[in-house]
Amino acid sequence: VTALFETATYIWINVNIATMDSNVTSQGDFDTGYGVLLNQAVAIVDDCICAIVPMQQYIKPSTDITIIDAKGRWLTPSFIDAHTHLVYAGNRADEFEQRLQGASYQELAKRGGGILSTVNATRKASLIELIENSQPRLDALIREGVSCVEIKSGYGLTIEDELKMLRAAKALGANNQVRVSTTLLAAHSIPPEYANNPDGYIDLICDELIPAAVAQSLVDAVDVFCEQIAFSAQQCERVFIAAKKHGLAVKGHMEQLTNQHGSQLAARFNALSVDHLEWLDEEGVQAISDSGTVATLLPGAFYFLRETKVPPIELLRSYQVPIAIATDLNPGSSPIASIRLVMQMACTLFRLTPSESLAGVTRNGAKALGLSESIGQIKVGMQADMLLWDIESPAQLCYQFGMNELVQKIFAGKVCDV
Ligand code: DI6
Ligand code: FE
Repeated sequence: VTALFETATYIWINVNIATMDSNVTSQGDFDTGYGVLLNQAVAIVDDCICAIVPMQQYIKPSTDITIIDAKGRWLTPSFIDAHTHLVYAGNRADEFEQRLQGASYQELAKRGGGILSTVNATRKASLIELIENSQPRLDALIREGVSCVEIKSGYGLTIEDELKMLRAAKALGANNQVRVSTTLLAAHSIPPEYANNPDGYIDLICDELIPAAVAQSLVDAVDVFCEQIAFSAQQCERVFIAAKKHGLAVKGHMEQLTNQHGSQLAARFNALSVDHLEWLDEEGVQAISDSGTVATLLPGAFYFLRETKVPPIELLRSYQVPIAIATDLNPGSSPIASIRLVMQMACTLFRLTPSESLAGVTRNGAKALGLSESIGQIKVGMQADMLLWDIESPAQLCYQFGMNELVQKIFAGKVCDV
């Protein structure tokens, strides 16, 4: 261990850690879900965490290494936002006003507003405009400590416009200190050109769009919106078959507004995650538990659409389904560029504990993206993506909102003060 400290690139001393490692039992009086280690020394070498030891065992290295005295501050894994639609053009403030006069989200969608109004704006935007429009939303997430974000297409709905969205997402990843995971959500809404032929649009997705996205290395996973106002379970199944044929992972917007049994379908395809889940029933919970699929909860959309049916939290707990939390950042149902706000909402609206909420944006967020081997926990061998906080306990991260307790960010082993 001493040798590991001798060859480190950075060392933190006198630091408390919410490891979010489920094999670590919390020290002190902290909820064991945090995997708390108190008064530690942490070393990283290049982009990797290489040693974690109690201060009593730490020996100051003889070599010239940057040692940061954390003075009892806290380290957590950096945040992972595993479900966003942050690439888009325009906004839907006008629809927000209409909803406040009584129109429902579903009614607006049926009138050709809703998702399709963002489709019009996104189709008109050039690649550069799309990147420029989306950058401030990504900035807001990064400022709060997000180091990995999933970004979906789904506002293009033609081959070129869907690929344009994915290119914008990739460019945002290349231009910023953030890992971007890209998801093809062409099956988000029926495009106007296919209003009378939705199955023809599914053909286009399966036969042309998925192969093109794979050929251009633009996509990590494929998503669908399984809902009365979008696609049937049967249509979603066709998309999943095509995705699997091309070696892509699948996930789905399931049971958000009604129960379409999309979760059972997704489980059959070993989906990475099923997302929303307000209407999920016990059979669905059983199915995703068996398939090891993550339940990604999106309290921002629940809040913004003023939904009243809460996802089945007790069932998810009793079947030990890993729960992720994400912003669902999008112009229609969750215009919320704050991971901290949704962490708090997961507790206030869904009654998750703060440790479950924090796990939702770290360890389980990573699992929802198929990245649990490398990010989401503070553990030897993992990527050095960490946040240093001026807080007294990790529960503060869910408890208060609007404060900026972040003092340092470590991204892939690079350290910057904030
Ligand atoms: N469910 C949602 O909440 C978002 N997409 C989806 O499938 C909403 C997207 C939008 O309204 O623009
Ligand atoms: Fe979504």
